Amino acid sequence: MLIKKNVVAYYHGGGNTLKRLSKPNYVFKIARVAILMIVALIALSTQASACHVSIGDKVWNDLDMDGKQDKGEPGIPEVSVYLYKYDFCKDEWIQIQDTKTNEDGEYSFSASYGCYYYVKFELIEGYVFSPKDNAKPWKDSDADVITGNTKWRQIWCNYDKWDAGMYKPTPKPAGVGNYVWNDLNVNGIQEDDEDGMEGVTVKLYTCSGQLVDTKLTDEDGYYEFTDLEAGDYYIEFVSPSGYIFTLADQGEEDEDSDAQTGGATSCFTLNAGDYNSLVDAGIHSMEEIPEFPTVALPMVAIIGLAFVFGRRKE
Ligand SMILES: [Ca+2]
Ligand SMILES: [Ca+2]
Ligand SMILES: [Ca+2]
Ligand SMILES: [Ca+2]
Repeated sequence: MLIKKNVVAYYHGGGNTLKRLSKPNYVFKIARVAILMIVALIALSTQASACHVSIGDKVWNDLDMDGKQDKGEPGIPEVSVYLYKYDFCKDEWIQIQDTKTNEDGEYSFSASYGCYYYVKFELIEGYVFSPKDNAKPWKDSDADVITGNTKWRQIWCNYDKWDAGMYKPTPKPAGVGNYVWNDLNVNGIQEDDEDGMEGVTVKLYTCSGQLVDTKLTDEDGYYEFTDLEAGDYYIEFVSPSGYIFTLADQGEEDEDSDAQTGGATSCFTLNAGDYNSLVDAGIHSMEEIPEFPTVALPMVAIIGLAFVFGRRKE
């Protein structure tokens, strides 16, 4: 028997080659192959990590609207974020990935080492972007307040400083007033000897006809509606019994009457934060209307006398 102790013999293929390997040789070769495989795997993974970098980091609710990530300001989930890469062949920016922020407001993209990128954040409804570049790069907002885009940059390593602050702006209330007066001389103009009318009902409507609120004028004839949303409105004044509305739109806007014959004004627009203090109504007692005989009789008398004197001169 040629095979000694510690020697393993076997065939390769169907030929006649008979290889003899000592046991230490066999173990060594297996170990060497294993080591080479491990080295190759390490090299491959190192190469892969060298070619790919990550881009992030966060969208947050900037409660104090200062553009800085403060304690107690939570991340905003489900915000759409888009990654743009510069394509040198096409000579343009291409949107290559999109994602949404997680429950902590965080997002992450995988990008290629050494390429040029920027990120676009999409506003959620009712929110606006915080002022950008208002703190250190890891605490600030990088989204342009109009476009939501960050500046572009060449990415050489993991970059986690592209953030976006958003907040829900506090609506600025609007308001409207102002005055109902007794237009004694019925000329449609507010004058010093004409007083305000107390207790006149004033109704505020949207221009679509929805009643918003009702007020009464105070002891000096003033009224106002405040804490209004921006929008289009009109006012309806209700003339007290025995009174009617005076001439509308006479003179300057701050001294005229805006109530038309039925008591309603034209539609006007209130922008956020506006206060319109020019919506007034003049009313007068129906007794102040000159009756036809009180006007006509003196006129007839004057014309008659003129006629008589004219004839005598002839
Ligand atoms: Ca803040
Ligand atoms: Ca930042
Ligand atoms: Ca007057
Ligand atoms: Ca007016």
